Amino acid sequence: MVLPRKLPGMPGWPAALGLRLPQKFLFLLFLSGLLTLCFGALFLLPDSSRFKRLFLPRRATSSSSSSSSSSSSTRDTELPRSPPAAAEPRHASPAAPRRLREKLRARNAAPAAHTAPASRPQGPDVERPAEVGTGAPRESRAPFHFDYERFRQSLRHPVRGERPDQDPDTRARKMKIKEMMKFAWDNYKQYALGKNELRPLTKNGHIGNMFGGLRGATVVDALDTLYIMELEEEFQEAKTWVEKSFDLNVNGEASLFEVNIRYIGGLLAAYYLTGEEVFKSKALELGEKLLPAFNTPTGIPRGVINLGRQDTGMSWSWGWASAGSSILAEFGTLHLEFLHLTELSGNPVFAEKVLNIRKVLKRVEKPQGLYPNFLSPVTGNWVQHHVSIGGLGDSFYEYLIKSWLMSDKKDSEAKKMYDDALEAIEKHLVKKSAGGLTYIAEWRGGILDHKMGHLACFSGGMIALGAEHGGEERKQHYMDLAAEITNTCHESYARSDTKLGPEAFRFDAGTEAMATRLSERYYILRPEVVESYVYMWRLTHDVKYRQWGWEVVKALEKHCRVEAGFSGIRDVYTTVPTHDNMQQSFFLAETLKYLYLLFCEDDVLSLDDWVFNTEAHPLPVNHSNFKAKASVQ
Ligand code: DMJ
Repeated sequence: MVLPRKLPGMPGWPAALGLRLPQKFLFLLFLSGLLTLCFGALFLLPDSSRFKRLFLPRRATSSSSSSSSSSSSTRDTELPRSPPAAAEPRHASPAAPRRLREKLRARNAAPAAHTAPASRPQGPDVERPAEVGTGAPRESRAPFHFDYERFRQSLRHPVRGERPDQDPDTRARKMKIKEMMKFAWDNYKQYALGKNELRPLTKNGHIGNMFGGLRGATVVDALDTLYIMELEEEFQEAKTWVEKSFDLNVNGEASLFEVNIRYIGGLLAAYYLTGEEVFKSKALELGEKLLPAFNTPTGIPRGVINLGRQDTGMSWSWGWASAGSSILAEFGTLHLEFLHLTELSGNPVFAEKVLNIRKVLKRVEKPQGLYPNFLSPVTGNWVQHHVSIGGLGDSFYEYLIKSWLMSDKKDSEAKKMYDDALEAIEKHLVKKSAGGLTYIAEWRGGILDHKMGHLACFSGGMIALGAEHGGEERKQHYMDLAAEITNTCHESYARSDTKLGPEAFRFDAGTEAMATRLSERYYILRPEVVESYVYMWRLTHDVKYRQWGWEVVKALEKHCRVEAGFSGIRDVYTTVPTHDNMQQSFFLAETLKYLYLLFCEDDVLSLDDWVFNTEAHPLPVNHSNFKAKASVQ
């Protein structure tokens, strides 16, 4: 159809058509509707970075992630560095990044206890940092300042406690564990300082391939434990190594998850405990190096990253993860550390990354309310329906409840996600054996695998921690469940010859809480069972948890202590086990720390003030009403 053209001096073509007033009105209405539709349709089209560059604020497609020089040379057309608006899945609204920023502002509307009023006069944490991504020259902004003194005042208790030990036996046990820590550290220092772990039989160091060229995993993992145990000299040795020898300019394939929980978590905790700037600056520098892993179509990070390549193609999925998927326990275990990176740097990008992960997880459909372990970072859909509260899933659930606690119970979204997930887990996965042991099975597309991994034994403590803050009836229900699961995990230790638990235990073919496969009989100094004892002790003060913890100490001394450190064992069902020649860094970060805390007063790293990341590194609760401190004490 040819439209009549408007001629000079002639009325417009609607008039020229001889339309009456109501018809004109209808026609104009139709025309304006058509225009609105065309314009709106642009927003519904598949994402186009060219379109977004035209219509959205520049920040949405260009680099907002990094203020470091390493990323400033990155061309934004090649490498979107904030939650990638240009690469969002099709069903994502283009308004999503804006909503995220609004959410961040709302989340931080109450001034954080840790933030100097002088540094953030308007209150919201992210108002000032948002400038980072606007392209304003960095020099023109006042430097962000985290007020450490103010943060320390916000704590309810001194970090190392103030109450004297009442009971000499308990104190003696505590001192024994301190001696074990010193022994583990001294041997690491003597034979492996600067390597990632100690090989205590061959008396040398192990580097491995988990940390992408980073070294000193044991140093960073041990810092806060040394500090809490008042091993002052040893703490100074570790700190000096971080100052002088910890090199972040490395190349190699690193696990995003492991670097985050061990290095970032360890450095953050060391900073919050001591106020030493070196720990903060290293944590922030390393945090920036992790950001490229989030450059995926959904913003769900891939599992492996090359810390030395900040340009292109620097992250990928694990070869073993089905169909290039990302792992729930990996991308779901960044939240606590990344919020603190934003808190300390004033840069909102870290918080944006993890809030985007939560957004994707909230949106995706959950089979029976469960979260499978494999998610595509490209489509944001599940790849395989394997659900586990042990390996591959575990710390995702842990970080939901701890996000709520760390926010001083303000992050109700996290609490709701946790409550819903736990309800689904209880409905579909929690079972009772013929012998009356409660366990959490694994789920493969609806079929149950009646197995519990050692890793899943953290869940007793987690459920207790979540129960502590529910309504009375639910609280009791979940405390009972937590106690039953912790008891089952204790049984897995008690039924072995060494009194240490296997890597996995089963409830089938007449077996209860024991490994049935040769490949599942080993113990690598893992902490999860002791971790649950600590939470159960602190929340119930039932002395059996201290007794159970002491059984572990005795078993470690008997079967894992060797001439030059502690070693894992290959078979917990033999009294003369062979050693695996590896002193894991998490033994110093977690196992020994949790054992020590089990025999401390409750105000040492009080649960009022701290949440422990999944590597047992304490991160502070963001007390926003710290002025009420006077009335609390
Ligand atoms: C630790 O690195 C962390 O606890 C992680 O969440 C799971 N595995 C080990 C310890 O077993």
